[in-house]
Amino acid sequence: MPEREVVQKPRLVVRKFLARPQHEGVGAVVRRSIGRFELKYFDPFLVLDEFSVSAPAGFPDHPHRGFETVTYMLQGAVTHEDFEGHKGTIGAGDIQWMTAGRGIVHSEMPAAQGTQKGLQLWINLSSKHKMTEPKYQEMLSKDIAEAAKDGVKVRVIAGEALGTKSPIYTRTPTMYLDFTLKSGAILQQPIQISWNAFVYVLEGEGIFGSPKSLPVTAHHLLLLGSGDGLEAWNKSSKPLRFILIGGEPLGEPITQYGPFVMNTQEEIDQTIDDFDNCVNGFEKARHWSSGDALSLDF
Ligand code: FJE
Ligand code: FE
Repeated sequence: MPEREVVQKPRLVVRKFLARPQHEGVGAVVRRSIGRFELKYFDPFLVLDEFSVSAPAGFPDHPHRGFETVTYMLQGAVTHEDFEGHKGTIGAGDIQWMTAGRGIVHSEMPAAQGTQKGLQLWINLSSKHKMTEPKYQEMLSKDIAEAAKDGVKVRVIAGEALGTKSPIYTRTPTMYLDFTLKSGAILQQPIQISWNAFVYVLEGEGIFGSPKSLPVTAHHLLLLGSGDGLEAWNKSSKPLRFILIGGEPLGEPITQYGPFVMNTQEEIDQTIDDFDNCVNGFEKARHWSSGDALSLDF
Protein backbone atom coordinates (compact mmCIF):
# COMPACT_ATOMS: atom_id res chain seq x y z
CA MET A 1 0.00 0.00 0.00
CA PRO A 2 1.42 3.45 -0.89
CA GLU A 3 1.78 5.84 2.01
CA ARG A 4 -1.17 8.23 2.34
CA GLU A 5 -0.21 11.76 1.27
CA VAL A 6 -0.26 14.35 4.08
CA VAL A 7 -2.10 16.76 1.81
CA GLN A 8 -5.01 15.34 -0.19
CA LYS A 9 -6.71 18.52 -1.32
CA PRO A 10 -4.02 21.18 -1.74
CA ARG A 11 -5.07 24.79 -1.31
CA LEU A 12 -4.65 26.98 -4.37
CA VAL A 13 -3.60 30.64 -4.35
CA VAL A 14 -6.76 32.71 -4.77
CA ARG A 15 -5.35 36.22 -4.41
CA LYS A 16 -1.90 37.73 -4.58
CA PHE A 17 -0.76 41.12 -3.23
CA LEU A 18 2.56 42.90 -3.44
CA ALA A 19 3.12 44.77 -0.17
CA ARG A 20 4.61 48.16 -1.09
CA PRO A 21 6.43 50.32 1.46
CA GLN A 22 4.41 53.00 3.32
CA HIS A 23 5.15 55.24 6.30
CA GLU A 24 3.85 54.27 9.77
CA GLY A 25 4.66 55.15 13.34
CA VAL A 26 7.27 57.92 13.42
CA GLY A 27 9.70 57.65 10.53
CA ALA A 28 9.21 53.90 10.21
CA VAL A 29 8.45 52.06 6.99
CA VAL A 30 6.11 49.10 6.74
CA ARG A 31 5.09 46.89 3.88
CA ARG A 32 1.47 46.27 4.89
CA SER A 33 -0.34 43.40 3.23
CA ILE A 34 -3.28 42.64 5.51
CA GLY A 35 -4.93 45.75 6.95
CA ARG A 36 -4.61 47.93 3.89
CA PHE A 37 -7.54 49.26 1.89
CA GLU A 38 -7.82 46.33 -0.57
CA LEU A 39 -7.65 43.75 2.21
CA LYS A 40 -9.01 45.28 5.41
CA TYR A 41 -9.41 42.00 7.27
CA PHE A 42 -8.63 38.33 6.67
CA ASP A 43 -10.47 36.80 9.61
CA PRO A 44 -8.92 36.50 12.24
CA PHE A 45 -5.97 38.57 10.94
CA LEU A 46 -6.12 42.38 11.14
CA VAL A 47 -2.66 43.49 10.09
CA LEU A 48 0.50 42.00 8.63
CA ASP A 49 3.39 44.45 8.45
CA GLU A 50 6.92 43.74 7.30
CA PHE A 51 8.59 46.62 9.13
CA SER A 52 11.89 48.38 8.70
CA VAL A 53 13.03 50.93 11.26
CA SER A 54 16.27 52.76 12.09
CA ALA A 55 16.90 55.11 15.02
CA PRO A 56 15.59 57.71 15.77
CA ALA A 57 12.40 56.38 14.12
CA GLY A 58 10.08 53.91 15.80
CA PHE A 59 6.68 53.25 17.31
CA PRO A 60 6.52 55.46 20.43
CA ASP A 61 3.84 55.26 23.16
CA HIS A 62 0.54 53.92 21.82
CA PRO A 63 -2.34 51.79 23.12
CA HIS A 64 -3.93 48.51 22.01
CA ARG A 65 -7.18 46.78 22.96
CA GLY A 66 -9.09 43.75 21.71
CA PHE A 67 -6.42 41.75 19.85
CA GLU A 68 -2.90 40.27 19.98
CA THR A 69 0.29 41.52 18.34
CA VAL A 70 2.96 39.04 17.30
CA THR A 71 6.38 40.51 16.57
CA TYR A 72 8.93 38.28 14.83
CA MET A 73 12.37 39.83 14.38
CA LEU A 74 14.29 39.17 11.16
CA GLN A 75 17.24 41.54 11.61
CA GLY A 76 18.50 43.83 14.39
CA ALA A 77 16.57 44.36 17.61
CA VAL A 78 13.58 46.22 19.05
CA THR A 79 13.06 47.32 22.65
CA HIS A 80 9.53 47.34 23.97
CA GLU A 81 8.39 48.95 27.17
CA ASP A 82 4.88 49.05 28.57
CA PHE A 83 2.93 50.98 31.19
CA GLU A 84 3.26 48.15 33.73
CA GLY A 85 7.05 48.28 33.61
CA HIS A 86 7.34 45.24 31.37
CA LYS A 87 10.44 45.92 29.29
CA GLY A 88 12.65 43.85 27.04
CA THR A 89 14.59 43.63 23.82
CA ILE A 90 13.90 41.10 21.10
CA GLY A 91 16.56 40.33 18.51
CA ALA A 92 16.79 38.43 15.24
CA GLY A 93 14.82 35.18 15.37
CA ASP A 94 13.08 36.05 18.67
CA ILE A 95 9.35 36.31 19.02
CA GLN A 96 7.04 38.36 21.22
CA TRP A 97 3.43 37.19 21.37
CA MET A 98 1.53 39.95 23.14
CA THR A 99 -2.09 39.59 24.13
CA ALA A 100 -3.22 43.19 24.54
CA GLY A 101 -6.66 42.10 25.76
CA ARG A 102 -8.34 44.89 27.75
CA GLY A 103 -5.42 47.22 27.37
CA ILE A 104 -1.72 47.77 26.84
CA VAL A 105 0.09 51.06 26.32
CA HIS A 106 3.64 50.60 25.08
CA SER A 107 6.48 51.76 22.88
CA GLU A 108 8.42 49.69 20.35
CA MET A 109 11.73 51.28 19.40
CA PRO A 110 14.93 50.26 17.60
CA ALA A 111 17.53 48.86 19.98
CA ALA A 112 20.57 48.78 17.72
CA GLN A 113 22.39 50.71 15.03
CA GLY A 114 21.38 50.09 11.44
CA THR A 115 18.06 48.81 10.18
CA GLN A 116 15.79 46.66 12.33
CA LYS A 117 13.50 44.38 10.37
CA GLY A 118 10.70 42.07 11.27
CA LEU A 119 7.09 41.07 10.89
CA GLN A 120 4.23 42.25 13.03
CA LEU A 121 0.93 40.37 12.86
CA TRP A 122 -2.27 41.52 14.59
CA ILE A 123 -4.60 38.64 15.48
CA ASN A 124 -8.16 39.45 16.45
CA LEU A 125 -9.59 38.10 19.71
CA SER A 126 -13.11 36.70 20.03
CA SER A 127 -15.65 38.73 21.99
CA LYS A 128 -15.10 36.53 25.02
CA HIS A 129 -11.33 37.24 25.03
CA LYS A 130 -11.23 40.91 24.07
CA MET A 131 -11.19 42.10 27.70
CA THR A 132 -8.82 39.40 28.98
CA GLU A 133 -5.83 40.35 31.15
CA PRO A 134 -2.85 41.45 29.05
CA LYS A 135 -0.21 38.75 28.71
CA TYR A 136 3.17 38.24 27.08
CA GLN A 137 4.70 35.08 25.68
CA GLU A 138 8.28 35.62 24.62
CA MET A 139 10.58 33.11 22.99
CA LEU A 140 14.23 33.59 22.21
CA SER A 141 15.49 32.36 18.86
CA LYS A 142 17.41 29.48 20.47
CA ASP A 143 14.22 28.23 22.15
CA ILE A 144 12.10 28.19 18.99
CA ALA A 145 11.61 24.59 17.89
CA GLU A 146 13.10 23.72 14.52
CA ALA A 147 12.67 20.64 12.39
CA ALA A 148 14.18 19.66 9.05
CA LYS A 149 13.50 16.97 6.48
CA ASP A 150 14.35 16.48 2.78
CA GLY A 151 15.61 20.04 2.22
CA VAL A 152 12.77 21.67 4.14
CA LYS A 153 13.53 23.50 7.40
CA VAL A 154 10.80 24.91 9.60
CA ARG A 155 10.81 27.12 12.69
CA VAL A 156 7.61 26.40 14.58
CA ILE A 157 6.42 29.64 16.15
CA ALA A 158 2.85 28.49 16.73
CA GLY A 159 1.14 25.22 15.92
CA GLU A 160 2.82 22.09 14.61
CA ALA A 161 4.97 21.08 11.63
CA LEU A 162 7.11 18.04 10.79
CA GLY A 163 6.10 16.46 14.10
CA THR A 164 7.35 19.44 16.14
CA LYS A 165 5.04 21.52 18.35
CA SER A 166 5.30 25.07 19.66
CA PRO A 167 4.59 25.82 23.34
CA ILE A 168 2.88 29.14 22.45
CA TYR A 169 -0.72 29.31 23.65
CA THR A 170 -3.08 30.85 21.10
CA ARG A 171 -6.44 32.19 22.30
CA THR A 172 -7.51 32.49 18.69
CA PRO A 173 -6.29 29.14 17.30
CA THR A 174 -3.34 30.05 15.03
CA MET A 175 -0.45 28.42 13.20
CA TYR A 176 2.70 30.42 12.43
CA LEU A 177 5.49 28.61 10.56
CA ASP A 178 8.75 29.96 9.08
CA PHE A 179 9.88 27.68 6.23
CA THR A 180 13.17 27.58 4.33
CA LEU A 181 13.30 25.30 1.28
CA LYS A 182 16.58 24.39 -0.37
CA SER A 183 16.80 24.42 -4.13
CA GLY A 184 14.72 21.51 -5.43
CA ALA A 185 12.81 20.94 -2.18
CA ILE A 186 9.08 20.24 -2.01
CA LEU A 187 6.82 20.95 0.97
CA GLN A 188 3.56 19.39 2.03
CA GLN A 189 2.09 21.02 5.11
CA PRO A 190 -1.34 20.16 6.53
CA ILE A 191 -3.63 23.09 7.46
CA GLN A 192 -6.92 22.76 9.35
CA ILE A 193 -9.63 22.61 6.73
CA SER A 194 -11.84 25.29 8.34
CA TRP A 195 -9.01 27.82 8.82
CA ASN A 196 -8.05 30.85 6.78
CA ALA A 197 -4.42 30.69 5.69
CA PHE A 198 -1.87 32.75 3.79
CA VAL A 199 1.77 32.76 2.71
CA TYR A 200 4.14 35.72 2.94
CA VAL A 201 7.35 35.36 0.92
CA LEU A 202 10.53 36.69 2.58
CA GLU A 203 13.33 35.55 0.28
CA GLY A 204 13.93 33.74 -3.00
CA GLU A 205 11.18 32.50 -5.27
CA GLY A 206 8.61 29.79 -4.78
CA ILE A 207 5.76 28.02 -6.48
CA PHE A 208 2.67 27.67 -4.33
CA GLY A 209 -0.55 25.70 -4.62
CA SER A 210 -0.11 24.13 -8.05
CA PRO A 211 3.16 23.01 -9.68
CA LYS A 212 2.09 24.87 -12.83
CA SER A 213 1.70 28.29 -11.20
CA LEU A 214 4.19 31.10 -11.72
CA PRO A 215 7.01 31.71 -9.23
CA VAL A 216 6.37 34.29 -6.49
CA THR A 217 9.07 36.53 -5.01
CA ALA A 218 9.67 38.45 -1.75
CA HIS A 219 7.10 40.86 -0.21
CA HIS A 220 4.13 39.05 -1.76
CA LEU A 221 1.14 37.88 0.23
CA LEU A 222 -0.78 34.90 -1.10
CA LEU A 223 -4.25 34.10 0.19
CA LEU A 224 -4.95 30.38 0.05
CA GLY A 225 -8.30 28.90 -0.95
CA SER A 226 -10.02 25.86 0.51
CA GLY A 227 -8.27 22.56 1.10
CA ASP A 228 -6.44 20.58 3.74
CA GLY A 229 -2.89 21.82 3.26
CA LEU A 230 -0.23 23.67 1.33
CA GLU A 231 2.08 22.33 -1.35
CA ALA A 232 5.09 24.43 -2.30
CA TRP A 233 8.08 23.95 -4.58
CA ASN A 234 11.45 25.59 -4.80
CA LYS A 235 12.34 25.16 -8.47
CA SER A 236 14.94 27.94 -8.32
CA SER A 237 18.66 27.69 -7.63
CA LYS A 238 18.53 29.75 -4.41
CA PRO A 239 16.95 29.14 -0.98
CA LEU A 240 13.28 30.04 -0.58
CA ARG A 241 12.03 31.46 2.72
CA PHE A 242 8.40 32.15 3.49
CA ILE A 243 5.96 32.35 6.38
CA LEU A 244 2.80 30.26 6.49
CA ILE A 245 0.12 31.56 8.83
CA GLY A 246 -3.32 30.12 9.44
CA GLY A 247 -6.08 30.80 11.92
CA GLU A 248 -9.60 29.84 12.84
CA PRO A 249 -11.98 32.55 11.60
CA LEU A 250 -13.98 34.18 14.40
CA GLY A 251 -16.98 35.06 12.23
CA GLU A 252 -17.81 38.04 14.43
CA PRO A 253 -18.56 41.66 13.50
CA ILE A 254 -15.59 43.97 13.89
CA THR A 255 -15.35 47.70 14.52
CA GLN A 256 -11.90 49.22 14.43
CA TYR A 257 -10.58 52.57 15.48
CA GLY A 258 -6.82 52.51 14.88
CA PRO A 259 -5.31 50.33 17.62
CA PHE A 260 -8.68 49.45 19.20
CA VAL A 261 -10.59 46.52 17.70
CA MET A 262 -13.96 45.59 19.17
CA ASN A 263 -17.27 44.10 17.97
CA THR A 264 -19.50 47.19 18.09
CA GLN A 265 -19.32 50.99 17.83
CA GLU A 266 -20.56 51.28 21.45
CA GLU A 267 -17.57 49.22 22.59
CA ILE A 268 -15.23 51.47 20.59
CA ASP A 269 -16.78 54.61 22.14
CA GLN A 270 -16.36 52.99 25.56
CA THR A 271 -12.73 52.14 24.75
CA ILE A 272 -11.90 55.72 23.73
CA ASP A 273 -13.54 56.87 26.96
CA ASP A 274 -11.60 54.32 29.03
CA PHE A 275 -8.34 55.37 27.40
CA ASP A 276 -9.00 59.11 27.81
CA ASN A 277 -9.95 58.63 31.46
CA CYS A 278 -7.35 55.96 32.26
CA VAL A 279 -9.88 53.41 33.52
CA ASN A 280 -10.97 49.81 32.79
CA GLY A 281 -7.46 48.53 32.09
CA PHE A 282 -5.83 51.84 31.17
CA GLU A 283 -5.28 52.93 34.82
CA LYS A 284 -1.50 52.76 34.55
CA ALA A 285 -1.48 55.02 31.48
CA ARG A 286 -2.13 57.98 33.80
CA HIS A 287 1.37 58.33 35.20
CA TRP A 288 3.37 56.58 32.52
CA SER A 289 5.42 57.52 29.54
CA SER A 290 8.29 55.51 28.08
CA GLY A 291 10.49 58.58 27.93
CA ASP A 292 10.88 58.33 24.16
CA ALA A 293 11.36 61.77 22.69
CA LEU A 294 9.02 60.90 19.82
CA SER A 295 5.27 60.87 20.04
CA LEU A 296 2.71 59.04 17.97
CA ASP A 297 -0.77 60.20 17.09
CA PHE A 298 -2.66 57.00 16.53
C1 FJE B 1 0.14 51.31 15.79
C2 FJE B 1 0.49 53.11 13.73
C3 FJE B 1 1.49 52.18 14.03
N1 FJE B 1 3.07 48.17 12.56
N2 FJE B 1 5.10 46.97 13.10
C4 FJE B 1 -0.65 53.16 14.46
F1 FJE B 1 2.59 52.18 13.32
C5 FJE B 1 1.32 51.26 15.05
C6 FJE B 1 2.35 50.27 15.41
C7 FJE B 1 2.86 49.32 14.42
C8 FJE B 1 4.02 48.53 14.55
C9 FJE B 1 5.00 48.34 15.52
C10 FJE B 1 6.00 47.47 15.23
CL1 FJE B 1 7.27 47.17 16.35
C11 FJE B 1 6.04 46.78 14.02
C12 FJE B 1 4.10 47.83 13.36
C13 FJE B 1 2.32 49.07 13.19
O1 FJE B 1 2.82 50.28 16.53
F2 FJE B 1 -0.05 50.44 16.75
C14 FJE B 1 -0.85 52.26 15.50
N3 FJE B 1 -1.98 52.27 16.21
FE1 FE C 1 2.18 48.21 19.53
